[in-house]
Amino acid sequence: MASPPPLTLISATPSPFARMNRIVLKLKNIPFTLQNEIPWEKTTATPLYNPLEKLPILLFPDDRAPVYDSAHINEYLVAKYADWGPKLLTGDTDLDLRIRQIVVLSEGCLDAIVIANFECARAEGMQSGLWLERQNRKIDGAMRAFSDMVTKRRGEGKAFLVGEALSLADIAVVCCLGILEFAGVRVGWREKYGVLGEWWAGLEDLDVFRETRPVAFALREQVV
Ligand SMILES: N[C@@H](CCC(=O)N[C@@H](CS)C(=O)NCC(=O)O)C(=O)O
Repeated sequence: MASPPPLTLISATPSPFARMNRIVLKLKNIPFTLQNEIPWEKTTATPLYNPLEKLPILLFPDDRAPVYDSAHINEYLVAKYADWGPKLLTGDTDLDLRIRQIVVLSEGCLDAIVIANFECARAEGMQSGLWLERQNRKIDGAMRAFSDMVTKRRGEGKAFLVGEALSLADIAVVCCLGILEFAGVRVGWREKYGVLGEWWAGLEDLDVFRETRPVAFALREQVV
């Protein structure tokens, strides 16, 4: 494929969702421009492209409609640029089902992290302990599941979660744990889940992960 005009990714500097897309774009060496936004602020461009007002959003250099949702964007990139760089899916239907399941789990964990974060941002007396507990159960459940799967794979001598190469599953789990670490959501998790912590640190140290690590932004508007 001849080098096409660059795509645009609407992203936020700390966003673990957008980070998953940035990693795929970089691994596959797909030309793209990064447009950083703060999706929680009134001036953000996200509602122009996504009625759900969320990023990441992929914009095309022509009149094709914007594509949103990190997993949906990655599915497109992996299929469209299948011969560019690493495959990131195996091509085996059952293994790929497993990869996509791990992506779904990571995204669910990320959603719970976002919800819990904003619940904690409510004024005292306005917070729901029950709601927060529910979100925390999801985060802790996902972390236990990540830990179990990595421990099993490491026990089998495998470096990656599914198959023999880095896949969308590894990228999703590394980004999910990366934001936990960055935001200090579960201080001490790397000691508590030693095998998971070591596996994460090994991947997080690779260039493409290092270059896309979360960076804080200053949110000036009230969200909840
Ligand atoms: N399921 C979506 C979640 C994306 C998401 O929650 N993005 C956050 C930023 S990290 C956002 O834009 N939130 C703004 C809002 O919910 O209004 C995906 O995977 O792309």
